[in-house]
Amino acid sequence: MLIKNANDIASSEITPKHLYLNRRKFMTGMAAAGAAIAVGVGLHNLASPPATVLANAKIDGVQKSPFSTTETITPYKDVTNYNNYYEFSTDKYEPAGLAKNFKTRPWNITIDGLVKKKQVLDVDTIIKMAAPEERIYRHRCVEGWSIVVPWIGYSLSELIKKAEPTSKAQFVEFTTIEDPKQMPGQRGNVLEWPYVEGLRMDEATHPLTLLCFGMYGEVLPNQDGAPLRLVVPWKYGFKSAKAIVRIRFTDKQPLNTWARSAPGEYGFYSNVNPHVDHPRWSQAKERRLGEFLKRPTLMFNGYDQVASLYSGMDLKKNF
Ligand SMILES: Nc1nc2c(c(=O)[nH]1)N[C@H]1C(S)=C(S)[C@@H](COP(=O)(O)O)O[C@H]1N2
Ligand SMILES: [Mo]
Repeated sequence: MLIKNANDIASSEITPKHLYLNRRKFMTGMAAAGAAIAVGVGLHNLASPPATVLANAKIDGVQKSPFSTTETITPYKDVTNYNNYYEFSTDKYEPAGLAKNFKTRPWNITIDGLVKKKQVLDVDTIIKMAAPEERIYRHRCVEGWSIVVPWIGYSLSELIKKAEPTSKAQFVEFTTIEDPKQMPGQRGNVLEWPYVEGLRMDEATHPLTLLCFGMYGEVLPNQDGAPLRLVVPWKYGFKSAKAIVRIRFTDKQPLNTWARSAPGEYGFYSNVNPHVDHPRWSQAKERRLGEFLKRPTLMFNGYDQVASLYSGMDLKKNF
């Protein structure tokens, strides 16, 4: 496969169809506007924003982050065409196409459980709550492949502060959307739906834990978890839930979907750990997408600053 660096790809190459559709919409709008003027109708409705948000919309005012790795960024084409997203398909190449028309607006997120004020927030309200940062993180899938992605978002701790969890809250549970009409994978039962994930409170409030709504300078593509996902870089990829609709604070450890479906293979913690193998394969090495030779996997995926969260814990038992 001949892949260029994402920065070298002209936007016309990434999204010719979007641009084309945009231009068409614009021209239809112009014609309609002309007609509206002719009959004396106001332009107000014609200028209302589209119901869907295009993946290639730029995100402005993004700050760089000291948490970013300087490793080579994985090409955009790979990160948007090789996905784990079981709500759409168990095939890694299919989500890109199947998620194309997935509706990410309007989108509400319920914040409830052990919080001072339960509330339902519009995703755009959440997106605007804190300054967006670009975080170039390594991402290691439990299946042995890895990527380096310039995500855009802010620390989940910012949202948690505003949600005001009570002193009883010890875990956060994330529930993702259930909509089998839009998500063909949910019409089958490869997993129990909706997809649920969870973090311990200190993991959720760790500054590395990212509430993510963009990547590569743009709005998150649907297949990568639009409109809102989690990115927890020291854990296996499945902890980073996509398309979140509910954030619940609880005093009990949530039963995450993968641990529920195969408790002997996937645990709650799922920290990247080259010394604890998956029962069916080694976790000592990984293949970076686009590379030929495998590279060694690092403890906590190289994010040593989280080690103190697990001091005194047996990570072979708490896998
Ligand atoms: N809702 C939901 N979130 C999900 C998944 C999924 O199937 N459904 N797959 C997980 C897994 S296994 C991985 S490796 C990452 C993949 O994210 P990416 O496609 O953006 O690389 O998403 C995670 N989040
Ligand atoms: Mo994964």
